[in-house]
Amino acid sequence: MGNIKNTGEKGVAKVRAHRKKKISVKELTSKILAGEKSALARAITLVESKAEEDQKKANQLIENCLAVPNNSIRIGITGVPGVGKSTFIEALGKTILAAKKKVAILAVDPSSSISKGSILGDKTRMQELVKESNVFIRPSPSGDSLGGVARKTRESIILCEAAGYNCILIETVGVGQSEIAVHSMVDFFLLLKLAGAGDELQGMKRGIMEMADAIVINKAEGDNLKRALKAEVEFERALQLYPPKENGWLPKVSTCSALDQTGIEEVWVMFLEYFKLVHENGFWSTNREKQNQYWFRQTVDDLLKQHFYLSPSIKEELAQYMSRVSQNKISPFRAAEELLAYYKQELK
Ligand SMILES: Nc1nc2c(ncn2[C@@H]2O[C@H](COP(=O)(O)OP(=O)(O)OP(=O)(O)O)[C@@H](O)[C@H]2O)c(=O)[nH]1
Ligand SMILES: [Mg+2]
Repeated sequence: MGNIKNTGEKGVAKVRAHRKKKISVKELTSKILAGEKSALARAITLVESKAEEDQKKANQLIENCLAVPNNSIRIGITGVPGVGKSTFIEALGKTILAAKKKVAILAVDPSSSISKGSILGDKTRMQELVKESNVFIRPSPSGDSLGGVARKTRESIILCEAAGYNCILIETVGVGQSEIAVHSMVDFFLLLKLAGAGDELQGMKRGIMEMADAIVINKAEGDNLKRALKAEVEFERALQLYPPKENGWLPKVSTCSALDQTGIEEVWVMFLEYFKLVHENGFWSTNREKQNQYWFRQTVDDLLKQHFYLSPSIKEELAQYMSRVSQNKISPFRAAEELLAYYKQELK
């Protein structure tokens, strides 16, 4: 015990800070590849960091990790707040662990920078999984834009896979654009629903229905069971109206109770069926290629905008044009063209 007598809290923090500074990208890469959870967490912190030096390191890390072949399954889970996503993941996680897979759970919550999101609740909803050695849980990165949050999550997926996590679950809040972002980074997109009073299809965003590879009606227990089964039939009927998906998969509808852990095993069996199909028909790899292309384009878009808007002289010009536009002294279109011409000139 003698060796810790001088180590107060500050001392520990100091030692940690010192230790944190020292690790190189190479060392961190090999620790990730060895499956060290703390190294993985640290690497994701680098990905999330805004500091330029950290970003450079993060890029290098990701490149190192990209080279690691993996045969992971990536699943997105969406649904309105309170539908039971985290509880569902807790239940599903156990089934996946039983199938001898390593599970990484990530979240995309663009509101988390403002409200700290619902993510704090996640660890309490996942009390059992948190304790498992083959589970890695990471709350949503905070960020000022969905684009930023999504990019970081995508990079985190690559790091998790390099660390040997071969099942990636991504929880996202079922509001706004975040579903589209998550849909474009997963192989399978699952929509969790609640049974209402026969009005399931009303107010349902068409786009989300189209994206879903499965709709699972949660909280199907007790008094709710009957309604859930009725909703199941309605969703099945509704899904038949959509054109067939290019992956050759017919979206499935089922019911479950995440709380009672019923209907969960069936969802896992469905995933296996899906992955068998898309590996056989080649969709899995073409989809991943397409997703890479999509993210490349997205990133080019983001970087171009960043470069433009962060330039001090552009900021100044922009402000001037803005006031002239507001006063109708110049048309918005002409102003935009002139500003772009100025930007191009500046690049030379
Ligand atoms: N009765 C019942 N309650 C459930 C079930 N699944 C989740 N709940 C409860 O529903 C509430 C919300 O569950 P969460 O798992 O936090 O829901 P969520 O979708 O992750 O919520 P956000 O992260 O806030 O979007 C909790 O009180 C859960 O205990 C279920 O199958 N049956
Ligand atoms: Mg949740």
